[in-house]
Amino acid sequence: MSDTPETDKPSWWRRLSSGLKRTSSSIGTALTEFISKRKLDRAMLEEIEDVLLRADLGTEVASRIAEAVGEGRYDKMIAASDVKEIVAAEVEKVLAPVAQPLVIDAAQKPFVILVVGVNGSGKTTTIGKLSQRFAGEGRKVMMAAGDTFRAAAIEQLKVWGDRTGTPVIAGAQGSDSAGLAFNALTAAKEQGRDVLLIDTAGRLQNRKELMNELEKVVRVIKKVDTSAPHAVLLVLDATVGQNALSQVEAFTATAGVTGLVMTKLDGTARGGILVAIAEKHKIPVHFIGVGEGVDDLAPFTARDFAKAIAGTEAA
Ligand SMILES: Nc1nc2c(ncn2[C@@H]2O[C@H](COP(=O)(O)OP(=O)(O)OP(=O)(O)O)[C@@H](O)[C@H]2O)c(=O)[nH]1
Ligand SMILES: [Mg+2]
Repeated sequence: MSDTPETDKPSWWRRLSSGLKRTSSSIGTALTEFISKRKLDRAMLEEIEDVLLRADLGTEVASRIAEAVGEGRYDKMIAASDVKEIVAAEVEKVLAPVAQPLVIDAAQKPFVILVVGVNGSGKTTTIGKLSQRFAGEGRKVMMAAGDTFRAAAIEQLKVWGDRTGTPVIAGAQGSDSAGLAFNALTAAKEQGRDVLLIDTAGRLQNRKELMNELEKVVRVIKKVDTSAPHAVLLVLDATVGQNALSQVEAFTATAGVTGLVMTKLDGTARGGILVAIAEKHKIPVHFIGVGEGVDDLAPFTARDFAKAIAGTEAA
């Protein structure tokens, strides 16, 4: 247990752990159900593994946890709380190497961040939150409305621009988004901006023509600065589950994803998939989204996320 009184916990932690409550209580309930009735045997370990698979943790991590539970405990009565502690510890081990802050290299002026993902995952909102964070660190930020499909998307980014005091480069609706990215980067360079955040339209990872368009955005950015984009953030919606794995694979192949942000961890999230992604792809996870407000973005920390999944500490 932590020494910190519950009320002193940051609000993002309370939202994260209640968002992941569905996962943690499904693990907890299942464990209590069969663990309380009999001694540990092979069949029970398989049941534990099944519970973890249903929580999207992935086959490797689930079997590793089951193995760790089995060690020295065969033919003994075990407590659900012990198993939960093992789940938390093993999940933390998988997540610790990928929990990495997004480092802005000040030598890159501007440091170009391209934000990609499927429809509605939280890209534009995350850009707004990031711009607030960077501006708060004293950086000169610019945003580019690279989602040129919908007029509403351009307006949405402008609202975030007003809210965070950040200039927004936008073109006409229906204009070429690679061209917009080119113009925005040129303008950001001329104005000596520290960070350029480029929004993109949501696209399903299996839509070839839309993925080609994204590839073109990256190619055109490189015409202005061969080292850019310096970060490509894939925004994942935590409510989605298994599909996130194929999003990671497709967007990495197309746009060279360098880091992940998982949003909507405040709702009824299924964050277990992040463990499977970390195990398989080892892509850094920078931030989590825990609400719709400008400050509802928290750095990703392995221990907190692991505890929230395992339910070892109350919200
Ligand atoms: N609860 C919650 N809602 C979020 C979070 N992040 C984004 N949202 C909401 O999710 C919805 C979609 O967010 P957007 O930022 O518009 O998503 P997008 O990826 O830009 O969407 P498209 O541009 O249509 O692909 C909005 O209603 C946001 O307020 C979060 O961390 N928590
Ligand atoms: Mg958007």
